[in-house]
Amino acid sequence: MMPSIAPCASAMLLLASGIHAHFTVQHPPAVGPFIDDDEPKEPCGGYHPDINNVTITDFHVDGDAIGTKLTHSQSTWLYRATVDPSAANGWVMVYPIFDQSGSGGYCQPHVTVPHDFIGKKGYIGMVSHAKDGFLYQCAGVNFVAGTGNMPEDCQNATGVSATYTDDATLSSDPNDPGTPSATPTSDSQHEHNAGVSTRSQSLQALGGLLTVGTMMALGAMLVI
Ligand SMILES: *[C@@H]1O[C@H](CO)[C@@H](O)[C@H](O)[C@H]1NC(C)=O
Ligand SMILES: *[C@@H]1O[C@H](CO)[C@@H](O)[C@H](O)[C@H]1NC(C)=O
Ligand SMILES: [Cu+2]
Repeated sequence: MMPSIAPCASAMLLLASGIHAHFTVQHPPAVGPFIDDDEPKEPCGGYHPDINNVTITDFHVDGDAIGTKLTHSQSTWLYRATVDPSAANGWVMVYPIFDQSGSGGYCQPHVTVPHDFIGKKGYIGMVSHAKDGFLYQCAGVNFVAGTGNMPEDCQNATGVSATYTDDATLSSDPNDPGTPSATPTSDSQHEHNAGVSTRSQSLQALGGLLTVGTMMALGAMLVI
């Protein structure tokens, strides 16, 4: 009996507090209904979007805003983009992995996207790695040339700060963040061993991501 009582009690506590949303998207507007319990589901938090049936916002490839509101006190973040109409594949990283410290709004107004996305519809994806796991949301966008204006809902909460960081489980594969493709060995089920092999894979992957790697190296010394 005991094992089933504890999760139930904590679920009731969370309901009572009324603030457990993991994270929500402020900008660009997210696709689908927000369902708290579905947020751990790839690729978009339980919603499987169809590009012809979602709200579309212009996203400027030379710099535009991603804004989120975190209810945890800490998270690392992956921002990614794809032009796959179903958001299943084709994701690329569009910002270096960073660590948010402090809960509340965080908005980065200078996210850039590859120019070959211009003129296509697709998605911006936000992946949060916080204490209760990996969480996913997507926004439907029309990738356009140029630089966007900072939207009114793009704000950083008081006390929130960010630093570039390394999170191997987020950066190893933007199509499968949070699900490390560890080399299958007899030990791969063991969390600590899987973590080690994932880290070395991600360091190899980093070698290819020259721009991102350089930004991360700089970020090791600088606050964003
Ligand atoms: C479009 O999406 C809405 C919900 O977001 C759904 O109810 C509707 O069936 C969808 N339409 C099509 C043609 O898929
Ligand atoms: C939020 O803070 C980051 C630095 O951590 C900064 O780059 C960004 O411009 C800030 N956003 C706004 C809307 O001021
Ligand atoms: Cu949460």
